Amino acid sequence: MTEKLKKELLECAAYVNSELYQTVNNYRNSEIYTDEMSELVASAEYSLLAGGKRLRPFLCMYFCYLCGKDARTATPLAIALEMIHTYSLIHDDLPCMDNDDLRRGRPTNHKVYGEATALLAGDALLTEAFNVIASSELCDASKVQAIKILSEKAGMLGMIGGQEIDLKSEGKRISLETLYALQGKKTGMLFEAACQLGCIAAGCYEDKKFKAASEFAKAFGIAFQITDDILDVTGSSEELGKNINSDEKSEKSTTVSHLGLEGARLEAERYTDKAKDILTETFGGNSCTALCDLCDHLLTRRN
Ligand code: GRG
Repeated sequence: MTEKLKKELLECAAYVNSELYQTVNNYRNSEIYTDEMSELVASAEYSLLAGGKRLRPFLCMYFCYLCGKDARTATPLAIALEMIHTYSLIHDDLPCMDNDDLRRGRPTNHKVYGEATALLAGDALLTEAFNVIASSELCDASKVQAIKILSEKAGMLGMIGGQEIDLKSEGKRISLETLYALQGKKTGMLFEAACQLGCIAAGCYEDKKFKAASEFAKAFGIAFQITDDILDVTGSSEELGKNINSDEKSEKSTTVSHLGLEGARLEAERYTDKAKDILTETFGGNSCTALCDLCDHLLTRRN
């Protein structure tokens, strides 16, 4: 990883962590907070502040910058994205879903707080994410656009729909085409929302930059998910902070089971190149160097 990218990722993660910390503390400091809610808030805080690469906030803030505004303008949208991402991880780990006991290097939320509180913490994070946007200082048009896009990408025909297809596909051999459609929804759509919301924070709706952000996110999401499939086979649970070989255990088709390790690596490289081409064609110059470096770095990531 280049020094510039390392610095930018660290700065972004530190900033996002402090904003998330403040968001959680605002609940505790509210006049209508009561002691009975303390475990619920602690459970949400446990998963929100458990580390995580903060990729979705980074993408959101980066696209805001690429569209000509200070990256911090996108803060409420970046925070909302991470809240939704975290809720999806909490729910995905529940016994009725993947039944995992390790996430972000720690016991999963329900292992610490119990299933009911973990479920509610996820529900609260999802709901409150939209409150963070609605209560922000962005203009009304940006808020409405952001809420519309985020609810669509995370909702019935987006991330949730992808999860449902995933569950229905367990134990079956699905085509590569179906697999890409599934992963595009389950993983890709939140990345798409992240990039689009960054543009929206900067006041860019449906213009050339917005469209490039969307196309970039699709290619980025595929490359990211292929690498995730590869790491499930080649990584270690220490490095990844979660259990490995989960796809094989739940008999899931993956890009690795379809293409083999080398084929999957080549496919991830192909989509990474596509993502970088889209960026440089539209934004050119030095402005997207760190984001191109991130694409390359994610190909060889170990977590
Ligand atoms: C709402 C139950 C429910 C599920 C939605 C997104 C999702 C579907 C489930 C989450 C689990 C999962 C394996 C998603 C695939 C995308 C992925 C690899 C997520 C991990 O994202 P990273 O690597 O995680 O950005 P960190 O911990 O760094 O934030």
